[in-house]
Amino acid sequence: MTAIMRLFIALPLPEDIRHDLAALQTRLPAGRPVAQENLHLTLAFLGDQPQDTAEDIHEALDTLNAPAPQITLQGAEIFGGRHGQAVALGADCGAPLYELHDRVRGRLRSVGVQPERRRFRPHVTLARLSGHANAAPSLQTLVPAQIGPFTCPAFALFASTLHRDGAIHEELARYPLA
Ligand code: 3AM
Repeated sequence: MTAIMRLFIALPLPEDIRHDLAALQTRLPAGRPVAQENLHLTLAFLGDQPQDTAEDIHEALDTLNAPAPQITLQGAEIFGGRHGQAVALGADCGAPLYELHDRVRGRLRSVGVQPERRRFRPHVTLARLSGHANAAPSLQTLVPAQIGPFTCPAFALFASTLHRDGAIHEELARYPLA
C-alpha cells in the first residue's frame, strides 16, 4: 500500500519573528492559536499525495534557486467562512515572494501536481475561529501590529497530520534561498 501524505510548501519563519508573533497571539481575545513552532507562510497547499509524488516534488524543489524574500507582517486579515475562519497577518513583500510562489508552482506542474488555483494572498495564520464566531475583536487587535522586516533564508516541504487539537507539521525538507 502506498503511504499518503498531506503536503504543503511554506516559508518557515525565523525564531525571533515566531517569538514576536506568539506575544501577539496572547493578546487575541478569541480562537485557537497556531502553535509557535507551526507559524509559517504558506506558498502552496497540495493536499493528500502518494509518497512517490512527494519524492518527485522534493526532487523538483531541490534544484530551485531563487532570491530570499524580505517580508513585513502587517494588516489584519480573515480567511475562510462558515467552516472555520483563520485570523491572519498579511505579508507585505516585494516581487521576490511572488516570483518564488510562481516558480514553486511551475516546479509542481512539471511533476504533474496542480496546486489550488486561489489567488496568492501571502499571510501568516495566527489563530483559528469557528465559522460562526465574531472575528472583529481579533482583527482589531491585529490592526496596529507590524512585525519585521525580516528575510526568510529558506522554504520547506511540510507534511501536516490532523489531530483533534490541531495539526502537527513535520518539515520533510528545506530548500535554501540565495
Ligand atoms: O497558512 P495557512 O494557515 O493559511 O489553512 C491551511 C494552512 O494555511 C491550508 O494549508 C496551510 C497548511 O495547513 N489548507 C489546509 N487545508 C486546505 C485546503 N483544503 C488548505 N488550503 C487550501 N485548501
